[in-house]
Amino acid sequence: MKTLRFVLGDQLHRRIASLVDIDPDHDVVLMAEVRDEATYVRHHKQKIAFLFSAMRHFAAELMEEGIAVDYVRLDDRANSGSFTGELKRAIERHEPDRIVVTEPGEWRVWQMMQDWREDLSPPVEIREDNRFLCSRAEFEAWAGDRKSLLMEAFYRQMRRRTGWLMDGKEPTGGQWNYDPENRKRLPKTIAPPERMTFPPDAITRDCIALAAQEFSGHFGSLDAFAWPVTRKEALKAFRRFIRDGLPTFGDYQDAMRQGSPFLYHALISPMLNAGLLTPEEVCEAAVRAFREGDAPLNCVEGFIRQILGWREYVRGLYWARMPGYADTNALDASRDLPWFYWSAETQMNCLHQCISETRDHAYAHHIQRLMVLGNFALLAGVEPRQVEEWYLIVYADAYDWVELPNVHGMVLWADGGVMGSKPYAASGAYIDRMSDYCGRCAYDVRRKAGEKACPFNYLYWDFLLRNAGRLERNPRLAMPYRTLGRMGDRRRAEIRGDAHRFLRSLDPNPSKASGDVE
Ligand code: FAD
Ligand code: DLZ
Ligand code: SF4
Repeated sequence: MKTLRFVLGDQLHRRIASLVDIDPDHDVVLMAEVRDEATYVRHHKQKIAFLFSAMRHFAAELMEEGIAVDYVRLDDRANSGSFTGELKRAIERHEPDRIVVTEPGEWRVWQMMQDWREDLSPPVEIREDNRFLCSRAEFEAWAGDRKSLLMEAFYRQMRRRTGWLMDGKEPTGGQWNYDPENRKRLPKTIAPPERMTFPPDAITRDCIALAAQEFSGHFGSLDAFAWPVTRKEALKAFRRFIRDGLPTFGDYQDAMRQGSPFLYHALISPMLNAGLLTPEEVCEAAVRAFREGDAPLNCVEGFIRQILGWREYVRGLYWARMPGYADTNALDASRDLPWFYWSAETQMNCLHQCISETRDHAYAHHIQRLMVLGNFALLAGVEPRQVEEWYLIVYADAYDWVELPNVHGMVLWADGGVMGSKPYAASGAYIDRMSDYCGRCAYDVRRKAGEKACPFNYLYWDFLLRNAGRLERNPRLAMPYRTLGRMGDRRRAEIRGDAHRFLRSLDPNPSKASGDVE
């Protein structure tokens, strides 16, 4: 029996479900660089170069093993530009008896696969995605009819199930959560480890040139490309993180420093999400580091929580709530995305720094995404779809399954509280506490009102005032609403006036929407 096995660009693992039973004597692997995938949103150029290079390296590794790979390049003349078109052409070339694929990461592609199953001959087998620790069915069983799907409950169940950092039924160290120890400001004297860089080889250089030429109008710079593009390189970078980053990961997880985009973060999300690393192996390596005394509990628990907890949770939530999840807009946010999200041209230093780093590296760490970039979009009331599209475009690790819950649910609270019990709104004081951005800003973080005041300060109160009807009964927001209640009418009018003046000055530049940066 001849099987055509279609491997997508984020399924680059030798043990991916669609490859586990491959018969090298008869089967063919199909991989295709297609324009539709690079342009359904206008991905950051580094993301395209990273993924094409990783795909080409993976195909070469399969071929070295004696597996036949039919690899369609973006510039192949007959390339139809779509997954469906390439699958149809490959069926004509190879006349297989069946087609095997692994479930995709995105609802959009899942729908395509349903059409393949209905419309194509030979039969199409869609296998369960084995790139995650929790299957879609297991998550749905956990979610059941629960009203609240808070991450903490899911995470504890996953800790019990895996036995990671567990002593029998109890969490190692007696606590599930070490977050209070993990919110330290980064002292000036501490120098975080250097990022491990991977100078582009010939394949990567070709992909960089291709991305520069074919997608020149997309957001982002290719100059600092340094991502691992093979499993071997990804493992090397990850081992360096375990040695140099993990022992301090937890302490400064929430810290930000100007000119240091990576700090103690693992920088593994693009590789994890493309299949070059697995969540089991990275969690097991972290647990081993703890058992061998190489990293403290607060750091290892913090790291495991991100992967076994947040990553699996957002993926489960995505599949449990799609396709309707993206359609809600609980706070009725409708403003256009300010143009500075593409240009980085803003006097707000924190935003300028985070957007510039995003442009240069297709990366920003969690707190920059949540508490600077996301917080501003939340407070300014930017329309969820525009914010979601921006995040899906600009990060090398962005796929709908992970970007959407993080932005729609965690950042914008557009799901009305499915994912988080309250919006993560914060004033400039939070950014000042966790970073050194404010000292070099045109605005004054200590001022509450007027043109020189940090915009986050009045936008925070304006957000609460604007959304009082929806949020003031939320028990977790009782304190700020009490403070707001004590403010006089004059102060409230001043807040509204400052917010109005500032928000009116933002330029959405609609002629350059959706990341057309030419
Ligand atoms: P580390 O800080 O070293 O953390 C280790 C790993 O934990 C990450 O690699 C990631 O796999 C996982 N992780 C941590 N937090 C989350 C989370 N909230 N959701 C899912 N996984 C998590 N992550 C993506 O992979 N793709 C996205 O498109 C994405 N969009 C985000 C958008 C917003 C608004 C926010 C707040 C977070 C988003 N994240 C996304 C989560 C997180 O910011 C990134 O995973 C992380 O910054 C990647 O860098 P790192 O590998 O150095 O992570
Ligand atoms: C993100 C991406 C891009 C830019 N290009 C391709 C591609 O040309 N070929 C491919 O197989 N996959 C690509 N991907 C990843 C897909 O978008 C991803 O597999 C789907 O979104 C399903 O998660
Ligand atoms: Fe950002 Fe406000 Fe600080 Fe400026 S003063 S860096 S705008 S938080």
